[in-house]
Amino acid sequence: MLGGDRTARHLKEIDMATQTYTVTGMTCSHCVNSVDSEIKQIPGVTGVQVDLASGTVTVTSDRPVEIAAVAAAVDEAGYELAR
Ligand SMILES: [Cu+2]
Repeated sequence: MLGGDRTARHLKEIDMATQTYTVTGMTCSHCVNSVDSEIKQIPGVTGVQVDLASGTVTVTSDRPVEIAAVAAAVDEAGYELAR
């Protein structure tokens, strides 16, 4: 355990952020793909997971992402970010 603790201190801290949003208007996998590809274009975004049934979009990024950027991306795809 002591060795592991020492190793952890030497690791560069990675600032990963995960945010969950709700998108309205998605009805099929095509919608999911549109939202997915638009959000992936936001700088810093490393992963997007869209759950069609609940309209939940989980965005993983290597830095904090502005909600305005996500809203713009969702709008670009043709859907709306629920607030
Ligand atoms: Cu669709």
